[in-house]
Amino acid sequence: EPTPGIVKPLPPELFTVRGSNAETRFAALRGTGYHTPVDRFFVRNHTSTPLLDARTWSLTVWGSGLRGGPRRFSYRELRALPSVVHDVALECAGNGRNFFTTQQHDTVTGTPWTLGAVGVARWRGVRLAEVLRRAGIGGHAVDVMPRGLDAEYVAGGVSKGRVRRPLPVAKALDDVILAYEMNGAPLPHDHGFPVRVVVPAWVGIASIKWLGDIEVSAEPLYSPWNTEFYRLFGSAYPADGGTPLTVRNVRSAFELDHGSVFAAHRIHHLTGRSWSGLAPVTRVDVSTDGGTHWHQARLEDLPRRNGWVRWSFPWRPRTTGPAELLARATDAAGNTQPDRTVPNTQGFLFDAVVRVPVTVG
Ligand code: MTE
Ligand code: MO
Repeated sequence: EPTPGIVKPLPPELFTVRGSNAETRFAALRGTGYHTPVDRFFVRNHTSTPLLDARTWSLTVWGSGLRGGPRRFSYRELRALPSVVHDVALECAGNGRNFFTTQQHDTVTGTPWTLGAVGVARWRGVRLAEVLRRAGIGGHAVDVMPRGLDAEYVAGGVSKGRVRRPLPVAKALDDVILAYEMNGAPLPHDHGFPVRVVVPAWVGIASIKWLGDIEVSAEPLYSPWNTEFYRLFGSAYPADGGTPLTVRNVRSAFELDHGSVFAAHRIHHLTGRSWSGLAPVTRVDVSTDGGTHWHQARLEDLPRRNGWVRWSFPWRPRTTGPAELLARATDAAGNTQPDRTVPNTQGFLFDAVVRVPVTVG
């Protein structure tokens, strides 16, 4: 089946593909290291991956928040600036959306991701703060808006323009990077070649791929991605959707397929990963009986900001038949996964404990 819009191979044992979005199959992460290999890192495209040429590419920084005129940077110039390397998780705000429907029977719109729209990579790049300073950002700047070079996004027959979303200047000057390497190699086309934004702890839409220009403004900036989308709409929320989504919440996934079969009376090493944009995950509890009894999983990584922890739990099922596996993570700030997420119409930030059906046979 042809997959419009994504360049890299998407074998069915590594990805579940829907249109120009490909989600990582968690079972394909079992036995891999801390970083998601690029060959199984999820792709979320509003349109399709453009093939850009680093030799002709440049970044333009412009707008009323600069002390002077626009400033252009070539790829070579950016790569010559002092670089930083950070392990950072990227996760789509809609990750887990499918469970609003299948587990809570809520009505939501958008790509029905299970939990595979998340990955952790080692990013190398230049701090956005460094680039903004060199471009002459003034003390009067309030918002910074990176914009992609992919095609304009059309929704309901109306163009929303190129993918772009403002960042408050405080976040832009804090820990945001303009990345040109992913896991030690140049960025792949699908992940934003030649340069993308990486915004630690925030929802994936903030991390604009195929960066072309950055507006620096003395006035607040708006785009459909912080007014119409990526807010929480619905009966439990303010009519305007409240404030645009920023930090991600706490989630967990087992590294197995729903519906897997386990032999009775054998020890199975269940594995999984948990992550939070709010604080490092410090504890994961697992239930193998549908949530009646809980046991602490063993954490395989030290708690870290902006990444995830791998965990494991030995399970020796005693009775055959259907069973339900659950994992609940808690972070260092005390945030934990609820039994139910208050629904929003666009299906963002699903953080409830997912019930994973399996069979003991
Ligand atoms: N940037 C551009 N230019 N165009 C896009 O469609 N998708 C965003 C973000 N940056 C997008 C983009 C969304 S919604 C997410 S979740 C992440 O990129 C996905 O990053 P990935 O495809 O590298 O995993
Ligand atoms: Mo996203």
